[in-house]
Amino acid sequence: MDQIISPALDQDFIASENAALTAGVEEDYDALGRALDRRGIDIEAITRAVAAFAVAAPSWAVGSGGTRFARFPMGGEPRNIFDKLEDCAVVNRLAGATPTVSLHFPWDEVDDYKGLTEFAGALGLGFDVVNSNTFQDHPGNALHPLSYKYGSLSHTDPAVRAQAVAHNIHCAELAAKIGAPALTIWLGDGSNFPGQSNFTRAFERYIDSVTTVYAAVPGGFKLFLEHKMYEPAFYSTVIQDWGSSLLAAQAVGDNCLCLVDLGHHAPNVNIEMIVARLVHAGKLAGFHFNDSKYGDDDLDAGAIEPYRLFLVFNELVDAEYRKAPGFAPSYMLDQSHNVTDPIESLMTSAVEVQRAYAQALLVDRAALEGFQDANDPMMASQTLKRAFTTDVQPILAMARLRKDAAIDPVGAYRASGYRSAVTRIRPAKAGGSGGIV
Ligand code: AOS
Ligand code: ZN
Ligand code: ZN
Repeated sequence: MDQIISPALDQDFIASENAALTAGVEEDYDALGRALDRRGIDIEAITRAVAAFAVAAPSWAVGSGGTRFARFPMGGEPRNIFDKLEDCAVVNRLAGATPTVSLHFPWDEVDDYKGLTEFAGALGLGFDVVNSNTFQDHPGNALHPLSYKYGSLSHTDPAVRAQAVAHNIHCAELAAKIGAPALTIWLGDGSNFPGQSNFTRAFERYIDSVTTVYAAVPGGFKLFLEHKMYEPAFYSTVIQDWGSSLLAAQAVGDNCLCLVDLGHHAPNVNIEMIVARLVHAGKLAGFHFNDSKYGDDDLDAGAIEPYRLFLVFNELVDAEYRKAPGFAPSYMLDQSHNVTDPIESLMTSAVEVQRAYAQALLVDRAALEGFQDANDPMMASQTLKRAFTTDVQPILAMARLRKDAAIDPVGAYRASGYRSAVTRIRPAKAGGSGGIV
């Protein structure tokens, strides 16, 4: 497959876009450096950490998302995994924060995984955690003849459970072929009516199925369990919360961990505390970053509650600082872009996640600990706020400039004309129907 030639992927184009902005970035960076120096913070250490920070892009998020009511496709939507990788390459080249892609099977299945890995490598991309899919049927796919309408890994019928188990093992095999370190299992299993499902028996069947998958994957390969409060099941969900996820992960084994999707909690739940608990248990797999107002809205990370994102990172940096045993979370975006160009949303979201990380690195941890021990809530809270309200934009921009990415990713993307270029080569997909990506 031929790779697209676009200014969005061209180093000289990015450099020319950066040229007019560089002096301003340097000036702001120097000023912030002096201000941080007065606080005893070395700006260079923060910039290095930000530059090294990476979050995986989800292959499923480069096409337009939708709701169960409708999906409004845009021009140039990716037709297959190769197109998706090209879009992901643009996201990474311009924003410089998403060097890996998280694949979803069977959506992203191909015949030649060596070829796929080489194609990604030529675009400067690698692969991160893969995802299985037993939350929908796959008509025509010989590996999925049975329906998942009433569940998958926790289904009452052993034949459906066996099919779902086999699919997850297959996904782990595909992960090995592309060098991905783990498999995330999110399933829609649950019930819509009280009495429809026996909570205990469904949970036991789920644990039994995941244990079978775990026994079949190579040592060192990790299974991530992703909990979600509701949807598609609206009365009960088998792995509905971090408690169920933790119980299951503990029952399955050491390399089975709990993934936190920021949109998968009840309203007002203290997600950052869940993060702290999972760190304590040595069971934090990582994240699906997104933002939400009402439920699993899959809005852009940092778009609604940037302070909550910062508080999550505050726990993560605290764990780093305390050298919490086995602490090595995987970071992924998981969003549905229904009204924006997904490339713009993914770049912006990656930057917002980096921003929260940079702000969390600015927290004066020794002072915070002192205020906590002295029971001084006002000063403890002010310590966090001081870090959160510091404008770290010059650090983010400088990190991008030094990585040859774009100082202004969305500006450079628009100037590149990438969307119109792919709209000309990729025929429009029909799509007035609903559907959640
Ligand atoms: C669903 O709500 C979850 O967030 C999953 O991570 C899912 O696999 C992903 O959204 C792709 O559909
Ligand atoms: Zn998710
Ligand atoms: Zn979700």
